[in-house]
Order: sequence, then C-alpha cells, then structure tokens
Amino acid sequence: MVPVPYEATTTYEVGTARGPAAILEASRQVEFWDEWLEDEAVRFGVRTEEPVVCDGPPEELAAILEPRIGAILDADRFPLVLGGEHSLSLGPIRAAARRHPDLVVLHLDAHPDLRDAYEGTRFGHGCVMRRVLELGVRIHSFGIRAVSPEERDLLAAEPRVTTAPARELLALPPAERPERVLAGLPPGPLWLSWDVDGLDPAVVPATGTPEPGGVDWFTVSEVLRRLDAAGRELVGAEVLELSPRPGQHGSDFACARLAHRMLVAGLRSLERRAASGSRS
Ligand SMILES: [Mn+2]
Repeated sequence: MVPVPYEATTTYEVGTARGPAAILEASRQVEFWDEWLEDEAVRFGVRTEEPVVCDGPPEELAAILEPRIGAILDADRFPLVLGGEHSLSLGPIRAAARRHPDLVVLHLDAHPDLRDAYEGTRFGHGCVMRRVLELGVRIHSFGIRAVSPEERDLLAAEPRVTTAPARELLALPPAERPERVLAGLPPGPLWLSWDVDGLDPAVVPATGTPEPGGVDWFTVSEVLRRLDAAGRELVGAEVLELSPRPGQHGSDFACARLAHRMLVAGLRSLERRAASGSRS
C-alpha cells in the first residue's frame, strides 16, 4: 500500500490530503475476513510504505510515482495507492501502461475527468483521464453523472472510452447493476482507479465534490467479486478522494473496507498468475 496524501488542485472542499491516514486508521478496525471474496489480505502479507509526499504540481508527482509503482510491479507485487486527489493517478497508470500495453482502466467516478484543461492546468483532477487516454489506454467509467459539454462531446466521439452512467445503473434493479457495469469492459489487464465520489454519497459523504445518485455498495462489491470469479487480471488499484470529516467516520470505514476488498481481489489475481507460471 502506497499512501499519497496529495492535494494541489482540489477545487472545492479541501482535506483529501488526510485521506490515506484516515483509511489506514479505520483499516485497523474493519474485519479482516472479506465476506464478498471469502478471503483475507493478511494471508498474502501486506506492507504499508512510507507516504509519498510532494508539494509540487501533478506532473512532478507523476515523475516520482511512476518509478515507485513501477518497482512494485516489477517485483510481482500488487500496488494499492491510497489518495489523495485524483490527479495523482497519472504516474501509477503510466507505470502500469508501460508494462501492459493492453491495459484497461476501470474507472469509478461521478466525473469523467476528461477535460483538456481545468482552472489553468492540464494535469489537475478534472483532466487526469484525458492524460491517461493520451497514453493509449482504454477507459471504462462507471457511476458517471456530472459531465461537462466538452466531455459529453468527447465521450460521443472517442471509442476508447466507454461508460456505465449512473442514470442507467439506477434505472435497473440492484441485482442487474453489476452486469451493466461490466458490459462493454474491454478485455485486458485492469487498473482500478476508483474515486469514492463515484459511490452514492450515502456511502461516502466525506469527499470533495459529492454528487447525489451514485453507485451503491452492493454493486461495487459485486463488481469486484465477479472480476475475481471471471479470473480477470488485476494489475493495481487506487482509492481516491476521501476527504475525512469530524463526525463522519463512516466514510473512513467504507473506504477502508473498499480498499481491503480491492486488495484481496488484486492479491488473488496475483496468486492466479503465479500459479499459472506466467509473468506478464
Ligand atoms: Mn470525481
């Protein structure tokens, strides 16, 4: 686990720099046995690295994080990045994409983050998936429900980005939502870039730019279970944009539980790869 308490371009409610510490603190309290995946991360061994601290712009952080995450991937380990604001994703995803040319980012978010520039930077949290797209990586986003006209036009024209919008998910009975999330997910190794504002704010209200009407807990958990059951290769994951608030520790616990579930899914993927003897 790589804590990245980074916050440089957050536009509204600040505090996401405290996200990684809050997740780690809450993670001491959540049950280690994961009910959904029927497994536990401690079976594999988990190491928490020293936090990556950077006061510079996102491009500078990307140059620090790319080799850090690259070293974890080269050691055949599973990196889980704890954010911090979403702009920090560029370096980790670049590290994964250089090693997996057919990488797919499964992106949970209320926002597509596909703006070319926002508030004077091309590397802020509203632009990160645009920069990821320029790496040649395919993106499948779910929970999307706050889209700029520029992003709407790009989504209509760009076949390398597919979406499961929140409006479509919420129109379905809960049991049918995971299938809709995974419909259209391209084949290939997966990087999970999960902004917790993609979840319904009833699950994680403590985030910088909350939007009503998000993805429910059953759906995200079941998506992880189905990826695991299908034997999908998971390369790495991120939990982003928790902005802890006094009196709202339920958000910290939800993010800790989600991070643990993602970690279990990732470690099981690594175990399958090791068992099949194939290094990719
Ligand atoms: Mn977002």
